[in-house]
Amino acid sequence: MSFKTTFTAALAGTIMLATGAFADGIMAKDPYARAASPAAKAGAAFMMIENHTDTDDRLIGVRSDAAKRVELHTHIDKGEGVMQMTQIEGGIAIPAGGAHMMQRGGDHVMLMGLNGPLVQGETVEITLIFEKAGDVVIEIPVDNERKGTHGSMDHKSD
Ligand SMILES: [Cu+2]
Repeated sequence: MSFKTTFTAALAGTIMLATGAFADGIMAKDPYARAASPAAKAGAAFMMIENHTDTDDRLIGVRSDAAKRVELHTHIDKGEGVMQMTQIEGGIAIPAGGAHMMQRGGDHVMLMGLNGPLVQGETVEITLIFEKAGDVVIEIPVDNERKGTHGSMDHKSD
């Protein structure tokens, strides 16, 4: 994909997001995706999901063409500094007027079996599936250089 094509696609996605966000009242703030290295077979996406409606909603799924399997993951503290990633059962509740942080070391969108490397500055399209709001398509910029907020809870990528 050439730079120009990518840029145009990203722009179209942003416009779509803006329209969708106001219509649905669900917003993904400051999203970014990353992989541990260019050779990594897996990556993850993070963002703050905000529910600007007066209805409780639930993030029940996620899909993307960027990877063969896309799942909602969280980390479970196994004790003694051991964290294990596991798929979230039953989705993530996002109350009316509330928000949910998808962040390193916590809940995240897991991209397993990347169809191509996550290239710095490009974008990946991810569809968040909500119980009430339905599909919310977001264009997520790749930012492999972003540092985690506390410590480094990077994925074992392969
Ligand atoms: Cu994960």
